[in-house]
Amino acid sequence: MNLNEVAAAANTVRSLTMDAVEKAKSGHPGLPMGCAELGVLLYGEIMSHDPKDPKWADRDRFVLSAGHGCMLLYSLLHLSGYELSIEDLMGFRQVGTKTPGHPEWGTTPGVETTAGPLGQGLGNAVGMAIAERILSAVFNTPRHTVVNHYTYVLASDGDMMEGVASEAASLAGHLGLGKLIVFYDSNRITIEGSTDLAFSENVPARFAAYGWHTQSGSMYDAEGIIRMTEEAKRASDRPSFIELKSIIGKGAPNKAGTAKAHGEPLGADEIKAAKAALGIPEGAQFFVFPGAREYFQSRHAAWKARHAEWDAAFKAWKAENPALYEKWRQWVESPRLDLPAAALAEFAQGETLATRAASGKTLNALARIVTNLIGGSADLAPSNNTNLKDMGDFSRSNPLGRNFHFGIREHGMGAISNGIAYHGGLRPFCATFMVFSDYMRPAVRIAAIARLPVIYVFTHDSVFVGEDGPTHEPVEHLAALRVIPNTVVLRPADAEETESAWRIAYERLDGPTVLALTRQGLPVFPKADPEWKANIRRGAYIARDCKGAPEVVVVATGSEVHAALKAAEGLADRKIRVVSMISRELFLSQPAAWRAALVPAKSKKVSFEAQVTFGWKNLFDDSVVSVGIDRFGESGPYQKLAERFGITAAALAEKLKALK
Ligand SMILES: Cc1ncc(C[n+]2csc(CCOP(=O)(O)OP(=O)(O)O)c2C)c(N)n1
Ligand SMILES: [Mg+2]
Repeated sequence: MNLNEVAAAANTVRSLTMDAVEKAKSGHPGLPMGCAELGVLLYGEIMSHDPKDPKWADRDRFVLSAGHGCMLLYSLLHLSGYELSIEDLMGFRQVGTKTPGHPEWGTTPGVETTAGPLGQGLGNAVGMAIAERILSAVFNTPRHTVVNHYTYVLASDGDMMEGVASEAASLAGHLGLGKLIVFYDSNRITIEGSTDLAFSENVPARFAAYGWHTQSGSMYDAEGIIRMTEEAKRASDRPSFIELKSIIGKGAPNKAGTAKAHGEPLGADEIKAAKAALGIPEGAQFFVFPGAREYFQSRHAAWKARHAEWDAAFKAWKAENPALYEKWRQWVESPRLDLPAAALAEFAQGETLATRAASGKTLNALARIVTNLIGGSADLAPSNNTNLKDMGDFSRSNPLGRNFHFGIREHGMGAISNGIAYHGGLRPFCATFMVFSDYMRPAVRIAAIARLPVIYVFTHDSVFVGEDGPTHEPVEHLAALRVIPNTVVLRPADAEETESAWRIAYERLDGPTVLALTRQGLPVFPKADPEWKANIRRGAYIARDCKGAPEVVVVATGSEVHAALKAAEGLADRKIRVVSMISRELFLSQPAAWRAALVPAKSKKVSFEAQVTFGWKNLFDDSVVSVGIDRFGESGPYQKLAERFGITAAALAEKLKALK
C-alpha cells in the first residue's frame, strides 16, 4: 500500500465531491470528505471486486447505508473503473443521469442497494450476508469454493440511531454472520448539530452486547484500518463492527467538524480555501490528483487475476458437479422456474378453510419445487401458516434451514428480505399480521422503488381478526399497500384463488407482491368463468353471472366474495354479476375494453370490501357505491363484527335492493 497514492485518491474524492455538489447546488459533501480514505481503502485494498464485471457473483458487496454520502460511492466507482465517467459525475443529481441524489440500485453500475432512508442499508447488508452464508453452504464442495465473499457497510450516526439497524444487527449477532463487516463513521455530527443533542450511548458496547466483534480506531489511520479489517475477518464466528472516529467534511477549512458540512454545497469561498489547502490548482474543476488514477489502475491486474482464479475454480467445480451446477443455473443465473401446470395444492368445492391455511399448503408445495424459496415470519409462523415442513430452521449452525425466525422485528425483516433479494440466488418471502405491515412499510417501499421480487404474506387481513380488537384489525392497510407504486396486492377469495395468488406472486420479478390472507375460514366456491384461472392473472374474473347485460356489478375482494355471491343468489330476479377482484393493480393494467367487458360502464357498480372504501371511486367513477368499513374495528367474535359493520350477505342484499 502506497500511502501517498491513497492520499491522492482520497483527496480526489474530496475534489470531485465538492465540485459535484456545488454544480448540482445540492448534495452532501460531509460524509464523502470525512470518509474518503476509508472509501479508497475499501475499493483499492480491501474488497475483491471487478469494475469490468460489476455483477460477478462472488464479488464482495459494499453497502453505503448512509446513502446521502453517495458522492463517495460515485467517485470511487469512477476512479476504480466502473462504467461511470467524469461527465456522469458532473450530472450529479440531474434528471436521467447515472448519479441520482441517493444511490439507486439498477441505475448505477456497482451500486448494490437503493439507500438513503437511514438504517435500511445496514438491514440490507445483513440480508446479503445471510444469502452468502446460505449459498456458500449449498454450493461449495470440499474441493472447490465458488461462494466466498464479504459484505462491507459504511454506516453513519443516523444509521446507528434508527431502530431498523438495531433489529437487523441484533439478528446478525444472534446468527453469527462472520462475513459482515460494518464501519461506523463516528463523526458525532448530524443535521441539527452535535450528537450530544440526542445520542450519547456507547455504540460499540451496544454492538458487543448484540454479539458482535467490535474495534475502535481513527478514520485517518490507513494501516490501522487494514489491520482492523484483517482482525474482523479473523473473528469469523461473529459480525464485526469497526468504529472509526472521523471529521465530517474533512478538508474544508472552516466547515469541517460542523453540521454545516453535512448536506449543502460548501460555497465558493469555502471551496476555494479547501482547494488551496488540498493543493488543487487554482480554477481547476473536478480535479483528479496525479497518482489517483494510477493507484486504481495498478489494482486492475490483481482484480483481474482474482476474478480469473474464481473463473477457473468455477469451471472445474462445474465440470465435477453437473447436478450442483444445474441448481446454480436455476438459482443464480436464471432465477425463475416455469411452474408445472397442475395445481400446486388441490382443494375440494365446498371445503371451508382460511386463505392463510390454503396459502400454507400452496407455499409448501411451491417450496418443494422452487428449492431456493426461503423465508419466514416475525414470530407468527403458526398464525401466518408460513412454516415450511421438514425444511429445517436457518440458524447459526444450520445454514441449509429454509425457515427463518426473524424474531419480533418486522422492520428488520423487511430490510433483510430486501438484502437477500439484492444479493441474488435466493427468493425471499416474509410474513406478519397485515396490521403490522406498518412496522415494515419503509422496507416495503424500498422493495417497490428497487423493484425487488420480495413476497409478503400478510394474514389476518380484516376486522374479522375478531376478538383481538382494533389494534390488530387492519382497516386502512389494503389502501395503504395498494397505493405504493410497483407493488401488486393480491387478496384471494378462497383456497383455489390462493393457489393462483402464489403463482402470480412467484412469477412476478419486477416488484414486491403482497398476499392478503384471511384468518377465518371461507368456502371454496364454484366459479362461473371457465377461464377464471387465466383471467385471475389479469386481476379479476366473473365469479357469478346473470343472463344478459348486468344491471349491477358487485366487485368484491377476498373474504367478501362469498358473501357477495350469497347476496346475489338471494336476489335471483335481479341481474347481478359478481366479480372477484384479486388485485386492483393487475385489473388496472388491463386494456380499457377488457375492463369494460367485465364491469360495463352502464351497470351500477358496487364495491364490497371489509376495509376503508378509499380508492374505489378512482377505480371506476363517482357512481360506485362502496360498502366497506370507514372506521376502526372493535373487539368481538368476528361474525358479530360482520353484522355490526354491515359486511354480511344480508346487509349487502339490502343495499343492492335499495339501489336506484
Ligand atoms: C429514515 C431517515 N430519516 C431522516 C433522514 C434525513 N437525514 C438525512 S442524513 C440525516 C442525518 C445525518 O447525520 P449522519 O447520519 O450522522 O450523517 P452525517 O451528517 O454524519 O453525514 C438525516 C436526519 C433520512 N435520510 N432517513
Ligand atoms: Mg454523523
